[in-house]
Amino acid sequence: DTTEAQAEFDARIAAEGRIEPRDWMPEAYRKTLIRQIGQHAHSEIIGMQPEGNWITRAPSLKRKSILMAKVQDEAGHGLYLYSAAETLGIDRDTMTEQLIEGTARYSSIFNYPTPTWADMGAIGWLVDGAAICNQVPLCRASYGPYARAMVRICKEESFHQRQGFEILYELSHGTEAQKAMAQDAVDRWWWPSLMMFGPPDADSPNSAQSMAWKIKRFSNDELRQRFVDMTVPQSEVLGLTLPDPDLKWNEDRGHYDFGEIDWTEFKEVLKGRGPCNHLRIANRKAAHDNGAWVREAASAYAAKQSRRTAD
Ligand code: FAQ
Repeated sequence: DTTEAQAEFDARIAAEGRIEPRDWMPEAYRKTLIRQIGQHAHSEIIGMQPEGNWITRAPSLKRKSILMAKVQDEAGHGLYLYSAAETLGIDRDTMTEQLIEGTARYSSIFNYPTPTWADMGAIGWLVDGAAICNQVPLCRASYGPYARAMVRICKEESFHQRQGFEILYELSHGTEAQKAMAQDAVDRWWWPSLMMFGPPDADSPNSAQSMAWKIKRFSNDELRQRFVDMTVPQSEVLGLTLPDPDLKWNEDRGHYDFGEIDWTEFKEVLKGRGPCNHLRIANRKAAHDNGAWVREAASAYAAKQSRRTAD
C-alpha cells in the first residue's frame, strides 16, 4: 500500500540510497525529476546553437575540430538526459513537442548571442564552469539514472571548461585587439552565467522540496557563491577583469562579495524575451521538421524488421 511504499521511499532517501525506475516514488518526485531532467536535456540541445554558429568560422583546423567535438558532446549529453527522463514515463517526442511549442524551459544562458570567436572561450570558461559547479553535486542526486548520467557529463564538461579557458588565455596574451575581444566576451557573459544558478534562494519555489528529496544537494545561492569563488582567481591568471565593481574578497565570510544581479533581465529571458529566444526555437523547430523523413524512415524500417521476426 501507498503508506508503506512512502515509508520505504523516505527511508531510502534518508539512508542516501538510490531510487531506480521500477521503484515506487511519489508522483510529485516523478514530476519534479521530469521537469528538471527535461529542462536540462533541452538546455544541452539548444546549447549547441550558440557554439554551432562558429564551427564554420573557427580560426584554425585544430580549433574547428575541438569545437566540433564539444558540440557533439552536448548532443550526447542531451540524449543521455532524454533517456534518463524517459525512465520516468515521458517520451522524447512529447518533450521535443513541448520544446518547439515553447512550453518547456531550457537554461536562460543559451538565449544570448555569440558575435565573436572570443565568445567560444567565454562559453567554455564561464558557462561550462557554472555547469560543472551545478552538476557535480547532481552526481549524488537520489534518482539513479540521472546521477549516473551526470558522472560522464561532468567529465566532459571539465574538458569543455579547460578548452574555453585556453581560448581566452591565448587571446588575452595575444594582440591588443585580441585581448579586447576576450575582455568584451567576458563582460557580456559574466552576469548571465551567474543567472544560470537560478533565482535567489528566497525566490526559488522548488528548492526546499528538491533538497529534501536529495535531488539538489546545495541551494542556488550556495552554488553561485562557489562559482564566483572558483572563477575570480582564474580571471587573474587570464589577466581579464570581471565586470563587477563590487567584487571583492570578504575576509570575515571567507568568500568573495559580489554585486546585485539584474533579476529583471533574468525574468524577461525566462518569459521568452531574451535576445535570441525566438531564433533558438525557430532553429530547433526547423531542424526537427527537416529530420521528419529520417524518423519516418527509421519507424518504417523498425516496423518491417519486427514483421520479419514475427513471421
Ligand atoms: N534558466 O525553483 P527554482 C548546460 C526556472 S548547463 C531557465 O530555483 P529549480 C551545459 C526553474 O526551472 C545548463 N529557467 O528551480 C552546457 C523554475 O521554473 P519551473 C542546464 C530557470 O529547478 C554548457 C523557476 O525558474 N543545466 O546545459 C533557470 O529548483 C555549454 C524557479 O527556479 C541544468 O539544467 C535558468 N537559469 O532550480 C551546454 C542543471 N533557473 O520549472 C552547452 C540542472 C531557474 O518551476 C554549452 N538543473 N529556472 O517552471 C538544476 O540544477 C535546476 O533546475 C536549476 C533551477 C538550478 C537550474
